[in-house]
Amino acid sequence: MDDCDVIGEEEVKEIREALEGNNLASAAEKIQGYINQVDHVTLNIAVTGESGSGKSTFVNAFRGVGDDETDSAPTGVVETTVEPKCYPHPKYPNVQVWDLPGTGTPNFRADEYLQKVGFERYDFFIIIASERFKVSNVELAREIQKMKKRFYFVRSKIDDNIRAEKRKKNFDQDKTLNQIREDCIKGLQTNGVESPVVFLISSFDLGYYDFPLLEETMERELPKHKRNILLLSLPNLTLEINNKKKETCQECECTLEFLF
Ligand SMILES: Nc1nc2c(ncn2[C@@H]2O[C@H](COP(=O)(O)OP(=O)(O)OP(=O)(O)O)[C@@H](O)[C@H]2O)c(=O)[nH]1
Ligand SMILES: [Mg+2]
Repeated sequence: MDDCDVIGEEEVKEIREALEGNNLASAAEKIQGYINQVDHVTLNIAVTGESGSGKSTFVNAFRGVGDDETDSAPTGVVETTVEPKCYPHPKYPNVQVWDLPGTGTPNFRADEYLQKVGFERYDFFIIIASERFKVSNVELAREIQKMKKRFYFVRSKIDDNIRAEKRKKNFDQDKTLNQIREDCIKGLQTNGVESPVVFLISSFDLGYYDFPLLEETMERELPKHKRNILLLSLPNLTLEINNKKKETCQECECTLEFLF
């Protein structure tokens, strides 16, 4: 049981004491409380960024659904998302991915935008940018930091950039990726965003580029009770994530075995 951290050590101790003292009613109450707590943990992820940057496509890829399925977020070549909309994960409805309307309209104000989309509701933000550096992204990132929330900066549509650069004779994929990454980091830093980390992704193929690193970082930075639901909901892309999922399931089983 020592390595079993789905349920806190303190709670395990209380339940054990209640069982040892034959206080079954109290043990049952504590167990029920724990089950309710696990059932009610919800993780809200906000996907934001400029209009057309690929937010809705990312939401679908993250949930493992195609762009043209009935419960997928509508995507398109013209402005598509105008209200925040919640998309529960198909297998883990406690994980809710929110597709937010696009930023960067004329007279864009990050503080007003965040109020309008109800920023308190979200555990963290994923800011999606598909092009070279834009000021609205910096304003959004700074405002999210001011509101003491975390964000991950994603540069999307990397497949497009790679395809275009591949036409050159001296094409070097790593060099191109580094150039894009450095450009984003520099843009954020020179505009006052502290210690930015940028993830390069293609929503058309999450297995390539930095998506596995994004998964790992989100998981590492979440509080433990939220970390476990995130892990279960992630697309099955890397061996490492799959192994962690197995561990999480084993931890759950181990807790339940102990309790019943
Ligand atoms: N090549 C490529 N195209 C992408 C990618 N992500 C999105 N797109 C395309 O970019 C266009 C816009 O994508 P959406 O997901 O609708 O963008 P959005 O940010 O939700 O747009 P709004 O809701 O209008 O703000 C669509 O034609 C997508 O197919 C990607 O990773 N690679
Ligand atoms: Mg959209």
